[in-house]
Amino acid sequence: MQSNLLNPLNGSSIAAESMSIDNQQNSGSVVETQEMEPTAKQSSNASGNYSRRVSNERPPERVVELLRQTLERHRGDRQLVLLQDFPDPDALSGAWAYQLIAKQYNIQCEIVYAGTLSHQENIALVKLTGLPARRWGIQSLKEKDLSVYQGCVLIDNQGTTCQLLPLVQQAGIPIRVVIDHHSTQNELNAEFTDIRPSTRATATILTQYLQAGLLKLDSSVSDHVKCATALMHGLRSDTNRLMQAQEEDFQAAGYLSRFYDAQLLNAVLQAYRSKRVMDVIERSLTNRIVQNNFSIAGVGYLRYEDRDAIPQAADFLVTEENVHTAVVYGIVHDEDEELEVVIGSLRTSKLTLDPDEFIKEAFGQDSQGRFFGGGRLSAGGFEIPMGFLGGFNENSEYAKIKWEVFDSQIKQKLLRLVNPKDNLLHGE
Ligand SMILES: [Mn+2]
Repeated sequence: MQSNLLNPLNGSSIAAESMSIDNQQNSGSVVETQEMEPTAKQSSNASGNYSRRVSNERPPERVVELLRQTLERHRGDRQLVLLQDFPDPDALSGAWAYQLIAKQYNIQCEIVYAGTLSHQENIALVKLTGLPARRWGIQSLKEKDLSVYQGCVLIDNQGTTCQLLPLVQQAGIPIRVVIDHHSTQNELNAEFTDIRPSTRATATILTQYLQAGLLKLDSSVSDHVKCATALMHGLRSDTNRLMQAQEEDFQAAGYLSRFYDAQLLNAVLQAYRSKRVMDVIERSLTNRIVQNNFSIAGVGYLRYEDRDAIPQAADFLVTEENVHTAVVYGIVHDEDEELEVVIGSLRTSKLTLDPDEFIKEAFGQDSQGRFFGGGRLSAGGFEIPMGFLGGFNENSEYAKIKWEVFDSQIKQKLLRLVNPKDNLLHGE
């Protein structure tokens, strides 16, 4: 039943639930995020998969050894590294580090994503570092010969935000490796799994592999310097510029500081916002409603390439005094594919609010039992297909009505959690 899933506004039931997880070996130290990760229940299983849950601790040698063995078993293979459709710096840099590690084992990796690089910082990162990630549209994938790949790898995602995975699986390509820090999603049956929901950044996990010796970084190798710079950017951006970093992130950053190029990182960070992103932020400011320290804003229609304006607007709204959580959403339309989808982002500074639980509770599941979104510490996102109502329409009156329908429905679902007391009819 949903009701015992959570009360996202106080988190107490979450804490109570996770206390029963057999994971108290680290009870002497403060691992504050554990209580926010009720889904992190996996541990070793018979097939040798391994998921870690305890942060503030280097990966045990056993995990590194299991990854090393997995790579060794697939010497000479070609692998696809699948990123979420809209990869962020953490995903991009983590994938690059994996690619460089795998190269040691003569495994050739191609890093691919289905959507776009829409944040100016991501574009700058890829351009300035020469990061080897490529867009594979769904259409172009269908024309590709996938039989040349012996395996695929998921970095910073578990397939739920990756349109490529189902197609790659249909082609019979097995999942070799999953490395992620989001709450555990579906059972993926990968050969090697390292999912650490209480770790802030996938870049931190990959950096720990480097430190453990899976690849010896060398400052005279340009790709190593650039990858270290990308990892530094990845872990900074997933820890809110280190403000939410834990000891392990600082240790990873400390290690990377020996190799990274500070000037290059500065250049990446100086990317400017486009005018259209500024316009979306402006709309979010105008449209926001603030209730119970939540700021909620619908921004109407926006183009597919500007999708990343939504999380940026949420990043901005959460900085308002007396606001701890911001949710921004809009209808994103892709003119090429005649596609429309509601996309939303959540940002929170409230430690007891778990974005993953909040989004799942707010929007529930589709008819296939799939949630519309999820999250990690302090951030989350959702995508709601518009089904029969989807498809761009030139008639502005019609478009306006359609937006209002979705806008009110989303607000209603969010406000049900924001103001639980106003909802006595459905309360328990
Ligand atoms: Mn991440």
